[in-house]
Amino acid sequence: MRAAVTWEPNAPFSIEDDVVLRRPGAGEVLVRIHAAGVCQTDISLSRGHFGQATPVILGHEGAGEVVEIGPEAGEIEVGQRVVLSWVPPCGRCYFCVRGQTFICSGRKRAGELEAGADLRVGDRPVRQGMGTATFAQHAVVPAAGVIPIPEDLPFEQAALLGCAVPTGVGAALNSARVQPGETVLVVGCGAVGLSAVQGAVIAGGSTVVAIDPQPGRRKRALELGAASAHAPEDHVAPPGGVGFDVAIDAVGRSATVRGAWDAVRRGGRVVVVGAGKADDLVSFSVLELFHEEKRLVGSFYGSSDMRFEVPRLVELWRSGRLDLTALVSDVVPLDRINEAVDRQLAADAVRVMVTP
Ligand code: CXF
Ligand code: ZN
Ligand code: ZN
Repeated sequence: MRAAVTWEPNAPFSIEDDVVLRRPGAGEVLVRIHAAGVCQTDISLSRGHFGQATPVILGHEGAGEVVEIGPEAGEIEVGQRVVLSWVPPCGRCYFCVRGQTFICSGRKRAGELEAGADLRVGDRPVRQGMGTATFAQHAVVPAAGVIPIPEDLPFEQAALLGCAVPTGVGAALNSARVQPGETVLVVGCGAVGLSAVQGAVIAGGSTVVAIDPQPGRRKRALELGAASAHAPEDHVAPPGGVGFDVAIDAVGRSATVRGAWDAVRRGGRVVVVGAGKADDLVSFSVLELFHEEKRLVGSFYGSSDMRFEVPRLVELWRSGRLDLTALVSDVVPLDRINEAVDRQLAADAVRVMVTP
């Protein structure tokens, strides 16, 4: 098959046409990938951030159709359209049995899982990035890592349900648990931030305010229901004179997390969904942690149980309350993935999809 291989950190993606992967084993399925999103995390991983080892096939936001099923793979059928999850729940670990499947610890850790599909270019083994490797024509993944989607949802939009949309909508609905009438600040309007804006609107947030340096993204936030959108340097009046009930940081830098903290009222919630750096420290005084009574909430995969979240998001899309087309800036063939990355990094882009 064809795939985009990252041979070493910081190297451009290399299109290889002689990539092989094994047949699906017990509890696994083979998926033909129809669309994959270029998530910021893929760009970070390709640069060696988060300790990503190479060679590796990246891509974790993907949708396609099941074309082969291994033994004991459950109910799924050949021909079923699916979106991939990059945290397939084991169903048995400490976290899964408590309903926190998004932080499942039961499967092998990333480095081990990456060996899972036995990807090779010639005789050279290549890792399966994030256990998915969707920058490829096919993927072998656990059956627990594919969620059915309907036939009328285009693959280029469905793929977004694999990362950006559950991450952003889930930050509002699951992590922040935004209540009707609450005021919500969303910092950063990429695909995750614009999904958080939509999640806050879906939850009934009364005043959703978006912040982004890029005018085009601010315009999209307004189209998606934000009451106002501002550049980072703008002064934003605190709602009710006291601050926001909720702030969602979809950037992942100490400065934006601290800004979100300062923007919420006493007793408010700050949700950190942006994937930041391990050495980027944010500081709070012990006094303010106690005195402000704010809740600092981490949000991994939007605290989403994907088996429940994907069908819910599909229904929100069907009823017109979740706009997926607004999140797609471009669709590019996989063999032009380096152009897709450049486009994704352009200031006005939201999400660029590749079609393998
Ligand atoms: C990522 C964030 C960094 C750790 C792995 C998951 N989220 C999605 O892109
Ligand atoms: Zn992602
Ligand atoms: Zn588990």
